Amino acid sequence: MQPGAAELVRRAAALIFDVDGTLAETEELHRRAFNAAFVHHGLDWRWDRAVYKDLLRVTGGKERIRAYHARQRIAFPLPDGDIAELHRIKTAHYAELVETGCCSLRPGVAELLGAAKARGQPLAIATTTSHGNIDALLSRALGKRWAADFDAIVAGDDVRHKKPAPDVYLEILARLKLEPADCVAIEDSGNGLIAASRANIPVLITRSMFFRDDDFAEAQFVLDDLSELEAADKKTEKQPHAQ
Ligand code: XBP
Ligand code: MG
Repeated sequence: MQPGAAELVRRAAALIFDVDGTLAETEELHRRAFNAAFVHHGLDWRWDRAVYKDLLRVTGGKERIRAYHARQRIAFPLPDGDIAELHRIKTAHYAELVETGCCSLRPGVAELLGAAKARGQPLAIATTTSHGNIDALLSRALGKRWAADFDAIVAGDDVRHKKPAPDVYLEILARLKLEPADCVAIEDSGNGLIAASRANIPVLITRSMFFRDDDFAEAQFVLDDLSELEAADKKTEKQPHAQ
């Protein structure tokens, strides 16, 4: 593990978490929920993992459906109202999938949230997905009162432009009244990295299933998962004079 990541995280004025791919490996559930919505709507669209990986370049579920529709050679009309309805069905399927309990938090996430809370470090969420989806995931993983532990939560539809635009991060900074350089964003995707970097926030990447090949050259640190932070802390405790 690269030296310094644990210290950067420990000293941050706030930790700002992305959700999908960072707190949990949710994108596979999103993919299945999109496909279930297409079946429900009588569409013969099916997104396999390769297609979905490519479509993930487009952030936001409604935007992703619109982008896929635009790629069809023979395109039937798909007004915004139909996209909204498709996305509503997708969101309901996603909540059902999350409710089965098959999507636990990624390694080290619960430990980091607990450690941050214990040292009084502010926590925030900056995500493209919706408040309903965050609540479905985190109620299940952290209990119904999970939101009380977060000082600011900004979702994709709360701002004008989704990631890779910096809007969700700028809104978090405004709500927390903190300087970007003092915070740390924890992300998993190239688009998330660009969004936080455009807001001048240092970024720690944890590699996830769909985005592990993205370009993370701009990130301060790239880890496989957050359990590496805890391991580094334990090592420092054992070697108190280690730099
Ligand atoms: C996550 C996304 C989201 C989800 C689907 O990006 O792009 O669009 O795939 O969410 P990030 P909705 O992790 O960078 O925030 O269908 O609810 O839009
Ligand atoms: Mg993500």
